[in-house]
Amino acid sequence: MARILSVDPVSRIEGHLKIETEIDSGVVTRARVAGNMYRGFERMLLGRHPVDSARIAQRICGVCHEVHGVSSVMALEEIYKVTPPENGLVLRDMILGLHIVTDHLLHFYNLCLPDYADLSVAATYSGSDTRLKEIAGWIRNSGTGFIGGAAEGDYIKDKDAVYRLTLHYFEALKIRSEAASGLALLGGKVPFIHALLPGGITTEITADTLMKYYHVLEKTADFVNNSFLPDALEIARRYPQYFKIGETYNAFYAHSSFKNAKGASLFNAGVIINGERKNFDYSKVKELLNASFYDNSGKPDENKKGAYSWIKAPRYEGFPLEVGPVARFAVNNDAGFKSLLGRFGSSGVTSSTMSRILARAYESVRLCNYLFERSEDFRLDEPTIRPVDLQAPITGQGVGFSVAARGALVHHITADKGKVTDYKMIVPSTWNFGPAADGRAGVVEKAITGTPVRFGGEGGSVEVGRVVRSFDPCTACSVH
Ligand code: NFE
Repeated sequence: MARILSVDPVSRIEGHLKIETEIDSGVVTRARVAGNMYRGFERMLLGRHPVDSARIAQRICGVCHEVHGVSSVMALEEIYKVTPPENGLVLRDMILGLHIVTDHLLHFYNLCLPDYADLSVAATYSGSDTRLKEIAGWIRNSGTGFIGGAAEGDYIKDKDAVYRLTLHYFEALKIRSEAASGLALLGGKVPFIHALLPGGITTEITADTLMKYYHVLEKTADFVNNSFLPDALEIARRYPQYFKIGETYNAFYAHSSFKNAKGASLFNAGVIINGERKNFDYSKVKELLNASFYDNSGKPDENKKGAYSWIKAPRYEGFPLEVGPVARFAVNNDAGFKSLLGRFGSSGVTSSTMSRILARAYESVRLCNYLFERSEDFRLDEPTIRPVDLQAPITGQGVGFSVAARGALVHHITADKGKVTDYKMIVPSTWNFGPAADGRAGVVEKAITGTPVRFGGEGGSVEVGRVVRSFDPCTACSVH
């Protein structure tokens, strides 16, 4: 007989997410994904000076602030009809790229790894490594159990593997904190960089600033190459069944991002539906509201009949599309990622629990390599910003097609006589975590359906948690 299992809230993610599953004969037969919060930034920005949005919009999220600033400022540049000098674009790429790598580190080590490894085993360490001794003491004394110790599940428990992974869990925190100092030097402040203006970046960049950025980039790249990618591959080798669990529609969407000075991009824009690659056309994107707590005009309506989520349901020609690193590699038919998946028997770029995890590690390697090259495009004797008359009572519309760790990001601003009159965002986690609409389940709902459930009781299924977290959920962003 079918039983209902709800996980509310899902832990180790950003924001408040509820997963409701129907389980029959040990397999999920139906899933509902619900964003359980409302933020209201699109309404909050109405009536403000357009330029304020690049700072206010960064507050949407505690994880991916920079990306909203960049997308917002790109939209503002269309309105103010200004293009930053190359230096401004280089700095933006340096900020965005390093931020995305640190976001991937946060996901893999601190949010997702405890799904696979029982890190509480590190409390048994009694060897001579001072860092591990300190960590073991900390876990023994903390009494919080926050770092693992799940009672039931097929977790990695062999000591040497857990000691190494736990060490990396803590090293990742340190790398992220150091990278944040490098980002603050370029962006003025982290979190919520404030040097972003339409036309470029206001920070004064010196040889010293660049040296400090290279230093943190080198440390981050070293960790990504020697710990992150090998650790992700180890998880993939130990859990090969997850290349067949959590599969999606394999319909994808990505924006163009990370150009070099010659105009070539690390990622090109595109859409894949039913295996066919098409050019991306923004006019084909619609946010459906059937199962979302909004009335037809988009105003919140918490009593709406049939609604179950605060997340809207974006569709492209009616299709729910997946966004994120796998989508970027699928749209770009990336040979390196295909060959990585090929080692595990996959042909082509397909989306599964494990391919999403591997994609973040592989993308981090690619981004670090790109950032070393891209930062060489910076010229110390040239400006980072073009002057713009910000006092002008500007009227116009602009769209910023940008990139975030979790996928393609759009900010769409309409201004009238110097005030925002309409603000619309279409955000990565909205694409992935949106509800069903017009008879089609949302992307994550589809991925959960079919998941075999063996471990976990009323606290939630271990396997469903793995599928959901492999998308790196951000409910704060998704409801914005
Ligand atoms: Ni709040 Fe974010 C955005 C999402 S970055 S985490 O935009 O979704 O991936």
